[in-house]
Amino acid sequence: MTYQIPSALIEEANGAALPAHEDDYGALARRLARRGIAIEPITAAVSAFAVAVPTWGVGTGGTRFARFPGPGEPRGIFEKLEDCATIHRLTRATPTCSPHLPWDKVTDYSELRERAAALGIGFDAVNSNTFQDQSDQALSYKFGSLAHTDKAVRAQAVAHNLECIEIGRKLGSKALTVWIADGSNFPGQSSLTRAFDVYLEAMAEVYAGLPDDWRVFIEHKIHEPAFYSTVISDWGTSLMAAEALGPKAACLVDLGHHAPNVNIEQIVARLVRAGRLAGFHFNDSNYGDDDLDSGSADPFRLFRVFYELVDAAARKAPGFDPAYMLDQSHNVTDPIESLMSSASEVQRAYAQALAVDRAALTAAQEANDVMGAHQIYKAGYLTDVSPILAEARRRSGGALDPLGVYRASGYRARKVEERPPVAGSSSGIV
Ligand code: RM4
Ligand code: MN
Ligand code: MN
Repeated sequence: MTYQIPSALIEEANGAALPAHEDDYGALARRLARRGIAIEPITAAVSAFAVAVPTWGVGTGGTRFARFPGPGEPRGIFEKLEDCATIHRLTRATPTCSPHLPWDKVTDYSELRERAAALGIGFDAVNSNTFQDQSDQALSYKFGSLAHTDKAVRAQAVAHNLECIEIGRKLGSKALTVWIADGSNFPGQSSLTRAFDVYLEAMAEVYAGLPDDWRVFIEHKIHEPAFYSTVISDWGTSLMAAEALGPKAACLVDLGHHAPNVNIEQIVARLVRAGRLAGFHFNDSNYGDDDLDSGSADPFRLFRVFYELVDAAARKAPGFDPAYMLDQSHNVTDPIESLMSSASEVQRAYAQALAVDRAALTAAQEANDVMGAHQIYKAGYLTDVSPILAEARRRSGGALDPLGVYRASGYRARKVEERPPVAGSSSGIV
């Protein structure tokens, strides 16, 4: 049996921290009440909020220059699941993981599903990978996959996506996320029109393979690894593709995949309006697809996105059912610490958005009270909702202070003993 953080350790730490926590929670409740906002519905909503952990995120990531492996890294999907379970055990915010194939391929998927269930983890959207070549692969993706000029390469990429659906079915997943690296590096290198046409043709075959209760998430990205054009470059292209494919297709927003300074929350509002918001890959960025920890660089942006989500849910926007996933690369931190903190930052943005007085905001907007509206909106962001997050965790058996308990447990040191490095093991993205 491998090491898991004992419940007793969580309970003991919670016990010691409880008096101060109750004091803080009570003070916040009174403070919110003065603004006409009840704390309990926010705490209940945060408790019910979940975000999936990317299986590739529990390994140390890297840049195109280097990867510096961390100690005690998971050496395969079974160990990745253990780390995902640890994150959920302490935060109670991450009951599912989002697998990446073929990285997480195994021979027996019922064993994988059972092992995950025993650890209290389920499977969210399955991610396909046609942006790398695998050793057993017949044709190369160097010049593209689903949008390759050669039909045989496109067929190979379609077959991989169909296999991902099959594997996802065995794991209990209900969605396939497709991000393609296809694009071009030189003006004139490829036909901007034909590339999109053949992509749609290939994706129609993937779409035809979706079970009735499945969805396909189309993930756009403006650049990288292609640096002149990407085939699925932005939300407009993504929406065109989703509408061409059918009702089971929707648009996934990765927060790092936009042009600099783009108003992401407005994209979210538009996709909600179109009934095509698939969900999110949360992360943060300063420059591009930096894959930094959620809420670490621009927590206000995360709040702004969540305000649109809270608004859409309150309006009961038709077809609004986004999937929430983290998608980050942890190059210089312990990935478990980063993922715990990111799950909490996403919940923070949600709680802050819930702390906006929507009725007052609408009234100020309608009256063109510019500064009034801005202050009402900003008041949500400026609320320190930490006690709500802690209380939501405590009520579901998690830790008031996940990072503190994680560090005190010595989990990583135990994993260093249990997981001696194996040659050729690779986790994360270089
Ligand atoms: C891409 C994109 C995808 C992720 C890969 C690893 O930039 O964000 O979602 O699967 O990276
Ligand atoms: Mn992504
Ligand atoms: Mn990305």
